[in-house]
This record gives sequence, structure tokens and C-alpha cells, in this order.
Amino acid sequence: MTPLELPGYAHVYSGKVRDLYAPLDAGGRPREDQLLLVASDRISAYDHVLTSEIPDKGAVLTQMSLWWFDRLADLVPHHVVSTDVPEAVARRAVLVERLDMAPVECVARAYLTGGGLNEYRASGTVSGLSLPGGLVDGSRLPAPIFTPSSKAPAGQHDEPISYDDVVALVGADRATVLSDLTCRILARGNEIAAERGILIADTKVEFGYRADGTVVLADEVLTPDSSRFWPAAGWEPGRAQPSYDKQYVRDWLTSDASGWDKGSGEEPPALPDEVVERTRAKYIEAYEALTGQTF
Ligand code: Q0Z
Repeated sequence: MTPLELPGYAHVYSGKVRDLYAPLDAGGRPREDQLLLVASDRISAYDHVLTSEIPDKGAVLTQMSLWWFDRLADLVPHHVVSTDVPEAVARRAVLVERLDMAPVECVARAYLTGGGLNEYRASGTVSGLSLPGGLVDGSRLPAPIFTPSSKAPAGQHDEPISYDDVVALVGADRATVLSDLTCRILARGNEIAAERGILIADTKVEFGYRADGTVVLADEVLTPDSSRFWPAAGWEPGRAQPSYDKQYVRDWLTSDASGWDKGSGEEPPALPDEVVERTRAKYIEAYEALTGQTF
């Protein structure tokens, strides 16, 4: 993956599906106070970045994040400075305040699945918190819970950490704020999304600090890439829930038609056009259902 050349910006870093640039000042030096966050059309599945892109995915997710930032602004300030970005990344990039990032992935869960479900089955707890008995895959939790993870180096997986680990990393006062904000963001997200046919099972958010210590919501928020979106209509606790956005991709990759074995270590094949188009339609459907606006 070769990152885009953007005149006036220096490439800083690329994640699986997003790229980070620093704007250059009048002297051609990278500014230290801002970053350009670019969402690509890349898509990942089963721990691989696929060779096929989903047209407009980056723009849909960026516009969805911006929409949520507005709806969360009474809870926490956000990092967006401007959406005036180079034409080459129009609608899929934002200029943001550069913050001192909290060294922790802030995860909250409203429904039980994935790693949280595994811990619950083993111990009746999630992130060390005791939960009621009788919960199954997809059960709604009484209220969102904070289940932080470590920020793993590139290419590695985030690992669950305890609340005490968060306290050791950021201090007790900041840990309380991160936990409360993360749970309130997910609760607000679900209040809004449920009316529009979408459940948000869990989400990962990132916070940073201004020089004066103010906590700021950063990165992307409540998108299908940072959260598990489920169609509310098909929600049925007791089985794995279909993914709102990636189900066509997963179903095709694990079908005989793909000829791919996810345990093989091989790179997955390119997606058929029909899978690309259906997946693109799901991202746009999620944006339009949530916001009530045409993409
Ligand atoms: C976000 C990331 C990537 C996009 C650093 N406001 C901020 N201040 C300082 N750092 C960040 C932010 Cl958002 C920051 N990331 C994650 C990686 C593309 C976002 F390649 N890393």
C-alpha cells in the first residue's frame, strides 16, 4: 500500500484502513499542532486488508463520525478543526487538533459478544466486572460497561487490560473520566441508533488531552469500523448476530465460491463486483438510516 502524495502535507503513518498526514507550514515544515486524518476505501476482514476497495467507504465513515461528533458535543469536545481538505481526499478527510493521546483503547460494550462473551463464559465477568447469570451471545447488558484494552504496536492485537491498569497508565481521576465518557457515548449512540434500526453492540473510542488538560474525543467515533453495528430487526440473542456492514464480505470469503481458507495464512482473493456493490450499499444505508440524510 503506497500512501497518497498530498501536496502541502507530509505522510506520518498508515493504519490498516486509514492514513495520517501532517500539514506543512509556510516554511515546508510539518506543523506540530494539527493532523490530517484520511479514511481510505480499504476494508479489512478476518485480519486481512482486502485487495478490493469499497467505493465511498472512507467518505461514508468520515461523514458519519462528523455527524456523531455534533450529537456528542454536549458530553465532550471533539478534535475536528476543519473539513476544508485537499480535493483528492474530499469528504473522507478531516483536519484535527493534534492531542496528547491517552495510551489506552477505550472500549464500551452494550451487548455481550466477542471477547467479552468469552470472558463471561469462563468466569461470569467481563473486564473483571461481575455480570448477571444467564446471558448469551448477543444479550443486552443492563447498562454499557467499560472494557479497556492496550494500544498494541502495529500488526499486533489489542489485549484486554484491567481498570487498575488504566489507573496506572493515566491516573485515577483521568481513568474515571475516560470510563464515564466511553459508556455515555455508547449509551447516547444506542439511544439514537435504535430508533433508526441499528444496534451498536460495542465501540472503541480514543481520547486525547489539550496542553491545558482538557479531555477531547479524537479519531473516528461510532462508525461500523470502530463499533459492531447490528441490524435491530434481526437481533436474536443466543446466536452470533450478522454484521450490518461486512456480512456479505464474510459470507463470500468463507463460502466455497471464494476458494479461500481463512486459516491458511494466504491472502484473501479479490471480491466479486456484486459483493463490493452490496457492501457499499450497506455502508450508505447505515449512514442514511442514522442521519436521515441522503449520502
Ligand atoms: C490518531 C490513526 C491512522 C488515522 C494518532 N487528534 C489526534 N492527535 C494526535 N494523534 C491522533 C489524533 Cl486523532 C492519532 N491515530 C490513529 C492512525 C490514521 C488515525 F493511520 N494515531
